[in-house]
Amino acid sequence: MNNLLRIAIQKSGRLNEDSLKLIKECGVKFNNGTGKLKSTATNFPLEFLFLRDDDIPGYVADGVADIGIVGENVSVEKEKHVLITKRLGFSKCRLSLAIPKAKAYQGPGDFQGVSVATSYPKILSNYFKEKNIVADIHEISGSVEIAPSIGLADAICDIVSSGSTLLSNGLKEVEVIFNSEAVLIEYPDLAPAKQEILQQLLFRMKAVQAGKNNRYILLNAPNDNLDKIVAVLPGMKSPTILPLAMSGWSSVHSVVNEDAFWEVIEQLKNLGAQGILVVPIEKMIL
Ligand code: PRT
Ligand code: ZN
Repeated sequence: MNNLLRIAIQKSGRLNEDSLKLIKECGVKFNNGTGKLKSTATNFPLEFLFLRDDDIPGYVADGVADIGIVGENVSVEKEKHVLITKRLGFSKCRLSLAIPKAKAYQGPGDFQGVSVATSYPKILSNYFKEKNIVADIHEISGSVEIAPSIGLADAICDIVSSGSTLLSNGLKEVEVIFNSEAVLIEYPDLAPAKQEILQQLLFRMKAVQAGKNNRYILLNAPNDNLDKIVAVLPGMKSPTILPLAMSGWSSVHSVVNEDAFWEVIEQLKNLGAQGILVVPIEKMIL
């Protein structure tokens, strides 16, 4: 009916800030005054719905929202029919099994016949099924980590980030059963006009992500080693090389992936590169 793409975002909580930051970095302007349940972007055909994260997969599966940003853990647990369009790289965490610190642990087989409290009964029962373990899963909606100390269950399965919550409740993490991060999910039957808007948004998100994962690098290279220096700096196509006023030297400009960054710097130094400058990239169109 209208040509607005509707995105469901967590109203408040761990995902809210990074989700909105990503949309802003895509150049989309909007007003998200506190308490608002709905908002419309002023310079892009995007409408926001602010919801509890648990409701987001359902809204997207029903097509009430066209897309949404949610933890992959929630998306998988809800078992709603949605597509995972893009992994977003923030809100990284893991779903893990944990037991009281003092208990010995040999392996997943130890969970045979054991009671486990969790807010993720579906992911956990799939894990146990895969391992041919029959355990007693207690679904509880919050404060899972206190279950063993109050005698509700022998073990827990919960989201872990730094591990300090487990530690302060006298528990130890023994198995990681699922690795999660924020994902963009999509209604599987999006109308072509909405799909077109989504592709524009994805194009921008990719440019933002590529920018974050790369650095612009400038350095002075002795011409004698130029070939070797160029070989360690692949760049987007190939590096730019400009002569310096001082003979025998060139200025080399390129783009380096963050993962390889320190290794590349080390090699460049060893090849005689000097005056290395590293600059963040705001957006990168490949
Ligand atoms: O109100 P609403 O229902 O929308 O939010 P919520 O309270 O259900 O979710 P919220 O905002 O807490 O988390 C949203 C999503 O963030 C989760 O679904 C995960 O995908 C992701 N995420 C990332 C986390 C954590 N890190 C995290 N540390 N979600 C929860 N935690 C909790 C965890 O449950 C445990 O209690 O933090 C504790 C563990 O943290 P550490 O650092 O002590 O290990
Ligand atoms: Zn929730």
